[in-house]
Amino acid sequence: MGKNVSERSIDPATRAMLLEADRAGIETAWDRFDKQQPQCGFGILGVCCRNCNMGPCRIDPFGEGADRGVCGATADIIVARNLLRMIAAGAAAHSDHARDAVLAFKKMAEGEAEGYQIKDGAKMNALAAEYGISPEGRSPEEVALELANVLLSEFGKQEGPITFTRRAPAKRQSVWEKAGIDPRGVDREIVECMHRTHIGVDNDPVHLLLHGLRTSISDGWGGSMIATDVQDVLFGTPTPVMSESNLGVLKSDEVNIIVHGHEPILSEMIVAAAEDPEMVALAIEMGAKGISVSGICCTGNEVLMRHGIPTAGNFLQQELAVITGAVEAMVVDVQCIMPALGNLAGCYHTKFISTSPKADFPGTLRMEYHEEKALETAREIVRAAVENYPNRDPGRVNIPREKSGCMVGFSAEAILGALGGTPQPLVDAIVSGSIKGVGAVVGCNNPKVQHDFGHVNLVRELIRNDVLVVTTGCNAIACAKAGLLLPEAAKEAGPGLRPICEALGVPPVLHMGSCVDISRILVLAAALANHLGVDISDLPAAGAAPEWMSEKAVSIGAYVIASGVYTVLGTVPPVLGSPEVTSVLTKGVEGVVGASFAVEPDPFKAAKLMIAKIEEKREGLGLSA
Ligand code: SF4
Ligand code: MSK
Repeated sequence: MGKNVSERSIDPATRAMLLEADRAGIETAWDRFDKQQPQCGFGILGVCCRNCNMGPCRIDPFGEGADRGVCGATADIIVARNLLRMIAAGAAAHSDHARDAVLAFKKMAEGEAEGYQIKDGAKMNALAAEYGISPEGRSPEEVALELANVLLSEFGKQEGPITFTRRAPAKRQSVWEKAGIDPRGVDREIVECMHRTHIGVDNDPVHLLLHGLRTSISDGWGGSMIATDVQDVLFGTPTPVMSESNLGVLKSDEVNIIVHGHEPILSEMIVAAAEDPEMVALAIEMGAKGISVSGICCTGNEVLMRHGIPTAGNFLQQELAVITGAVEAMVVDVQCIMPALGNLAGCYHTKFISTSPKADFPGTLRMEYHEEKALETAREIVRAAVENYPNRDPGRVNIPREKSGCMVGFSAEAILGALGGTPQPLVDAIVSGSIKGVGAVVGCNNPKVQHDFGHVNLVRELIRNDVLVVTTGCNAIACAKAGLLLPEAAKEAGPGLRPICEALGVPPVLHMGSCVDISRILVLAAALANHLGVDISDLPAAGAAPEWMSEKAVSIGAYVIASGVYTVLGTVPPVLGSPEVTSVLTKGVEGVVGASFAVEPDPFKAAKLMIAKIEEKREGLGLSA
C-alpha cells in the first residue's frame, strides 16, 4: 500500500473506504497512481510528440540532448501543439454532449422520444427569440423543432458567429474580433485544431495558442452553453433544492443505483423509472425497502440540482462507492468514468452498466440508450438493479456514515430571480464592499494532490474574505460534503458576506451545476458586466480549478481566461517544457484577452492570488478595497 489514507484525502468517508479497500486487497486510483511513479518527465513538461511516425520525439529539458524533433519542431512548438490537442478533446467532449442533448430535444419535438417533454417552455421561447424564431400561432413542438435545427447548425456552421457568443458584452466580442478568435462553428474549430497540429501545418506557438482560445470559446459560449440550455428546456431550469452528499447517502436496506458520467438524458429517465410503483413493489418483493438513486460526478450534479437526488461523491470516489458493497448498479454514460470500474464491479455483486453508444468499457453489461426507447431502457436498467439486490452480500456491506446536507440548484435564472430579477442588489453589495467579488471554483479531483484539500480550503479562504463563491463539477461536490453548500455555512463567511447570506437564507457557496454549466457562470458574469456597462475582464472576479485533471478542464480554463477572468490552476499543466508557452499563458495572453493563468498548488496562496486580483479589479472600477 502507498500513502497513509489521511494523506490521500481530507474526506472521512473517503478515508474509511480507502481503509476498507486496503483490507479487501483492492486497488484504487491512488494505488495505481503510486505505481506510475516516477511519472515521465517529458510528459510532465509537455515536450514529447507522437504526431507522426518519424517520432516519437522528445526534447531534452536540460539542454544536453535533442533540442528539436525529427521534423525540426522545438519544445515551444511541441508544447503548444499538445495543449491545442487537449483543448480540442475537451471542447469536443462538451460539445458532443451538447449535440446529443439537442438530438434528444429534436426527437422529442418530432414525437419520437417517449418520456421527454418541454419542461421549461418560457426558456425555450427565450432561446427561440435569440434565433429570431417566433412562437406566434405555432405549437410548442413546432417551435422546438425549428430551434433544434438551428441549434444543430451551430456545430457544423462554416462562418460565425455562434449565436450564444452574442450574449457576451459587446466589449468582449470586440476583444475576440480584434484578436481573430471569435469562433465560427463548434465542429470547425475542433477540426481545425487537429489539422493545425498535424505534422507540418501550424508551427508558431502563439498562433497555435490563439486558435486554442478560439476553440475554447466555441465550447464555453457554444457547446457547453447549448448543452445547459437545452437540458433546462427538457428537464427544467434548476431552482434551489435541499439534498445530501457523500457515500453515507447509500442505503443499507434499499436497492442502490448510482448514475455516473455527464449526460442527464438517460439518468432523468432512470430517476423516473425508480419512482415507478411497479419497480418499488418489485424491490420490496426482493427484500429491499425501496429504491435509492444517487449520483457521482456531473450526471450526479444534473439530477442533484433538478430533483434533489443525493450525490454519493466526486470523481475519486467512484471506485469507493462500489467498495461499499451496497451498490446494485453503477450506471454510466460518458466522461470521467474509470475503466477500472469493470474489474472492480466483478469483485462485488455490482452490475456495471454502460449506456452510451459511444462509451464501452471492459466488464460492462451494455444496455444501450436511444431516445426512442429511453424510458423503456431506463426501466430495464432499474429492473436489473432491483433483481440484483438478493445477490448483495450483507457481510461485505460497509457504508460510511458521513453525509452532509446541501442546498443546490442556483441557475443564473434562480440567482437573478432571488435578487428580484436584476443583478442590482449584487452590484450594490459589491460596490459597498460587503461582497468583495466573485470567485468561480470548479474542476476535478486528481490523486496528484490530497483529495478535496485544494477545493475545500480554497473555497473556505475565499468566503472568509467576503468573496462569494460559485461552483460546479467536482468542486461543488467537495463543497457539499464539507457542509459549505448549507445556508448555515454563512457563519464561515466574512463580516460582509455573512449577513447577506443570512438575510437571503442562502449558502455563501452557490452550486451552479455540472461542468457544462460553467456556461451558467459565463451568463451570470455577462449579466453583471452588461448591467454595469463594462467588460467581464473589468469585474472583480477570479476563477480556479484546484484539483483539475481532465482535458475538458483545459478547454474550460482557456475559455474562462478568453472571457476575461484570471484563473488559478492547482495542478500544473504540461507546458513547463516551453518557456514561450508558459510565458504567453501566464503573462502575454493578458494583453490579448485581459486575463491570464497562474499556477499555485497551495490553496491558501491561490486564494491570496485571487483576492489580490479581485482587489485590483475593484480599484480599476474605482471601488474601495
Ligand atoms: Fe517528431 Fe515532428 Fe513527428 Fe512530432 S511531428 S513526432 S516532433 S517528427
Ligand atoms: S466530473 S471533468 S472530474 S469536474 Fe464533470 Fe469532475 Fe472534472 Fe469530470
